[in-house]
This record gives sequence, structure tokens and C-alpha cells, in this order.
Amino acid sequence: MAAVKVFCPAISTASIRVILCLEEVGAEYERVNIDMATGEHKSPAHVAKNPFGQVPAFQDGDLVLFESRAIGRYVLRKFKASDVDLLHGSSLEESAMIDVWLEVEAQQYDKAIGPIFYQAVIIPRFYGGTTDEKVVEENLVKLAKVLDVYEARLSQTKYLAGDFFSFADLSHYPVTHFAIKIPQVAALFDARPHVKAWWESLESRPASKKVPAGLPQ
Ligand code: GS8
Repeated sequence: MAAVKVFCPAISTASIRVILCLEEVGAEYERVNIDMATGEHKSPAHVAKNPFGQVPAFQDGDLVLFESRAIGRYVLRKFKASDVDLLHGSSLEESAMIDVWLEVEAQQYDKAIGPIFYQAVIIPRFYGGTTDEKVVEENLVKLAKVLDVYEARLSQTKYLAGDFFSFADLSHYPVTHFAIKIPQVAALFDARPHVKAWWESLESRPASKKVPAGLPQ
């Protein structure tokens, strides 16, 4: 069986979500590099795979997908095994709870931590711009409120969807891996013991060790 392909640079948060899914299930895959510095993600060949000209894109034979959370679901369904099922498809209740926390990740968490990461790290580092501190401040307040909900939830269950690691947890990993190096973000995690323990358990997973430690210089 030909390996599935992920078209992406080594470092991109959405792309790392897909790579982590592949690593968790032990699937064979090929990462086809997309050089964003030269605008390869806007090339006709890439736009044919991801019509928004973004990374990642994914290919399995004739099937071409984009949107990292949808690709992740596909990978986890295709390669699931009795001992590796991060979507808990055999339980209606557990899979519904995974869906809840995946929505929370995309609609609440990412919308707060994403702009902090973009303003504090990406703009100065890659675009030579100046961080908009107001955007950072506003989103730190938002993130703190989201993490209060997580702290309450994680004081009842070890992971977000229950006492089992799932795609809902994994999906938080990529942006957090980089954004937690921002001192104000780290402080929000440090102040919430259950959130901090949850984060440490995600960091200690073998698949997480495959993620590049830092951003390219
Ligand atoms: C977001 C993809 C995205 O923003 C997904 O796949 O989850 N909802 C989509 N990709 C960024 C790189 S960050 O991972 C990207 O391609 N940016 C370049 C651009 O938008 O031109």
C-alpha cells in the first residue's frame, strides 16, 4: 500500500496536527515539503490540493483533503486499531464528548491562543513587524477564561473528553508546543495545576517528541 502524503513544511501548527495523528497510529507516511518562504503554498500545484493556498494538504491515492482537523479524523479512522482509537468510534457517548472538546479547541482555545502566538512570535520573527500588545493582552484575558473552564474539567477527568487520551487533546498540542514559550502563556498554565499536569502528559507522549523543538531561525 502506497504511503499517504502530507504536503507541508516541517513547522506549521495545522500541519503538525496531521503529523501527530499519523505518528500516534504508527502509519507510514511521506511528508512532501512545501517551501512557504518562496510561496510554494500559493503555486497552482498546491492550490489544486488546498484551494485556500494553505498548508497542510493530504493525499491518499485519489483522495485529496485539506483542513487539518478533517484530515486528522480521516487518518485516525483509517488507521485505527483496537489499542489505538483516538476517536472512540465504538462509543456514541465518548465520541460525542471528543467532538465537544474538538469544537472547544477550534472555537475557543485556538481563537485565543492563536492571535497571541501570531502577534508575539510570528509577526516579529517572520514578517519583521511589531507585536500589537493590545491584541496580545485581550487574548490573554480570553485564554485565561478558557483555561478556567479547562481547569474545572480536568479536575474531574484526566483528559478533556474523559479518562482517555483522544484527538481532542492531541489537537491542542501544535500551537501550545510553541506558544507556551511565551512567558505570559506559560504563567497561565503554571497557575492552573490540572491544566499544567494535562499539558505535561501531552508533552511526554512519544509522538510529541517528533515535533521540532523550536521555530526555524
Ligand atoms: C488552517 C490552515 C492554516 O492556517 C487547517 O488546516 O486547520 N483551518 C486550517 N495554515 C497556515 C499555516 S499554520 O498552520 C497557512 O497555510 N498560512 C499561509 C496562508 O494562509 O497563506
